[in-house]
Amino acid sequence: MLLWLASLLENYFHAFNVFQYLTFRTILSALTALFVALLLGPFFIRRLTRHQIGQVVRADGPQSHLKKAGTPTMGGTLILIAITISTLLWGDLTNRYVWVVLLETLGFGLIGWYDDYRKLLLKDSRGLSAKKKYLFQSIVALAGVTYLYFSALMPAETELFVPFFKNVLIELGPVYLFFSYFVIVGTSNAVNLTDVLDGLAILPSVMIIAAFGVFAYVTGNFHFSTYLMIPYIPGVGELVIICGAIVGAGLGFLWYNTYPAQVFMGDVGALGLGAAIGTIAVIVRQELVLALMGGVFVLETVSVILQVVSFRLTGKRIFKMAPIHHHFELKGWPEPRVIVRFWIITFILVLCGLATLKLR
Ligand code: 57M
Repeated sequence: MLLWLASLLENYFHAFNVFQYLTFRTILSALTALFVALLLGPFFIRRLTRHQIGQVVRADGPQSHLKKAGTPTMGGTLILIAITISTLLWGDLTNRYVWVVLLETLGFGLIGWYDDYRKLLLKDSRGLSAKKKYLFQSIVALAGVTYLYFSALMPAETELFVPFFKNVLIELGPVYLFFSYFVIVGTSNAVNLTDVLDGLAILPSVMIIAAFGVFAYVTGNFHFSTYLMIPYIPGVGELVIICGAIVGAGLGFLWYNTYPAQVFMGDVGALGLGAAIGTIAVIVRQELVLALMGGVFVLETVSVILQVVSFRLTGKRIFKMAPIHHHFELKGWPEPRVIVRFWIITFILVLCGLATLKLR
């Protein structure tokens, strides 16, 4: 919105030209979302507490979690508000990629919000049934990927880019629709599964999104993408604005979600953030790099699959409890140790992901 205003004012004051620079607007976008989240945080937490929107903690989990009962939840609404305000202010609203990411994020966030609403306000302990949740997620994800597929202008937009290999591009054709759908829905649920310790989901999400901001910037720049031998997709660079907004909003939320958390994000935050990560990975054509950088999310999901398969086949559990962070908690690790170690692992994986830009 402000970009449009600046382009009008540029005719009178040349200084407004600075708003044309992606880097400048990204910094402002991150700072705006950060301050919106920081400033609205206490107000939000007070309102959630007043309306008794507090977490119900399951008794069959680690005992250390029982003291968290009643912690305000649905704080993800704050994350989504901060992202939306900042993106609308600093993004180029004629850019279709920005809208796809924003609508996927808000669409998944809305599904999570409805689930939280049923559980917390309507006191329906089961919330939205798994079937309905997947149905709604599928509709939102398929709407986005179908639009991306049919509006693609360059072959690169539907090709699978394989990191570490020179010029390996696999044309996906209609398989793109299923593959991209799987990436978005899978990432959204994987982040949701990981959001079980204070700050465990938000900081890895922030680190991954920050790295995707770099990927978006170079993918949308002809010179950088040619030099780095990655797909060039005009317009994708604008995604760096929404990446900045997510980073700012995420750090602002972490201020209150850090151990011991004053607020949880709820499904509204976890599903929305996961969808944002998945959608950005699809648009910048870095789904395989997402699997690497999001290794912690992958590990959490795989630990559940292994646990369930092992229990069904042999009657024995591999982990004390899945997802794997519960295993470490039950081994006696204090919560902050699990959280910070998972952060460090993500940091290393994000660096490996960024290294794929140069290593091939
Ligand atoms: C929801 N929700 C948290 C909070 C957060 C298939 C199975 C593996 C699914 C899984 C599951 O239900 N996962 C999704 C997990 C809950 O947090 C809320 O949920 C939102 C995110 N969706 O924002 O609103 C609890 O997590 C803790 N928390 C924090 N800090 C945070 O910043 O401490 C959350 C955010 C909160 C709080 O304690 O109450 C949850 O865990 O309920 N199920 C499981 O993870 C279960 N695992 C299991 O059954 N394992 C089995 C099989 C199926 C693999 C096994 O190992 O044999 C465990 N979860 C819990 N208790 N809580 C089992 C026991």
